[in-house]
Amino acid sequence: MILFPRPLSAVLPPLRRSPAPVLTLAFCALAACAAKPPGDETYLVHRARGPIVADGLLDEASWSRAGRAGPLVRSMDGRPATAMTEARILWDDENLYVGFTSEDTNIATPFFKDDEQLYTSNVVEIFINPSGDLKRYAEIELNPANALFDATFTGRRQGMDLAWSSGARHGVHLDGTLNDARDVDRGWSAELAIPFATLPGMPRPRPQAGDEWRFNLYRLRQGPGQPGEGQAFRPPLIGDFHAVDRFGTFRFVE
Ligand SMILES: [Ca+2]
Ligand SMILES: [Ca+2]
Repeated sequence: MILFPRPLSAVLPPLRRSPAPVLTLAFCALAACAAKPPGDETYLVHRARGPIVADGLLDEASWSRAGRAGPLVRSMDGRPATAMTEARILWDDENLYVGFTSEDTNIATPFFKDDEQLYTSNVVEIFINPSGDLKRYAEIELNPANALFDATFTGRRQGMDLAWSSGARHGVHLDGTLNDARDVDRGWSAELAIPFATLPGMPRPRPQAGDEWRFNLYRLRQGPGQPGEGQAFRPPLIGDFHAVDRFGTFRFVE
């Protein structure tokens, strides 16, 4: 049987000439419809007020000063992701601190060594372009086994230096079990202290309040039992996390 759709005129009510639709449009323009797409807003990086131990537990009081970046959205279309991921960023005179909180019902990774291809499995990532030239950037990833991947580039996917070491201190905390699909996990958090001294293309030795950098945040959920999903702070809308022209912006503040 073929069902023919009714003509639109039979489905939609006739336009009313009352002021109600005009008011609705005005409200939309001022509020909901004025909301920026994910990652278009400038993220404010607040200064830490004390030491941060990069152990994966975001329990230092300073983390409560940090705004939430996210929840990350699907990288291809900017729509809500299948599992929540949020990030927070802080700074002090020496380091950029990045914390990720990831919901995950099956915490898993086959990688346990640094600089392996973590990006083929489950991982959280930050891309950092200190000068804003959209050329010299660092890619730093951490997986649930606390393995670190770090590399620098001199242009979009150009001049990759995997031998580079960020010198980042890092830790993860698992709320669940690693590589055991028999149970249901809750998630994991990751914490990184990334020294300014090692970052490529720094405009000055350390940032000052008011400086703006380009960056993006990502999460990959891949492999057995995973949805095959990329997530982003500012979604590149294509299958390439190195889309530097889609990097977001953060500003250092006190
Ligand atoms: Ca900590
Ligand atoms: Ca490396």
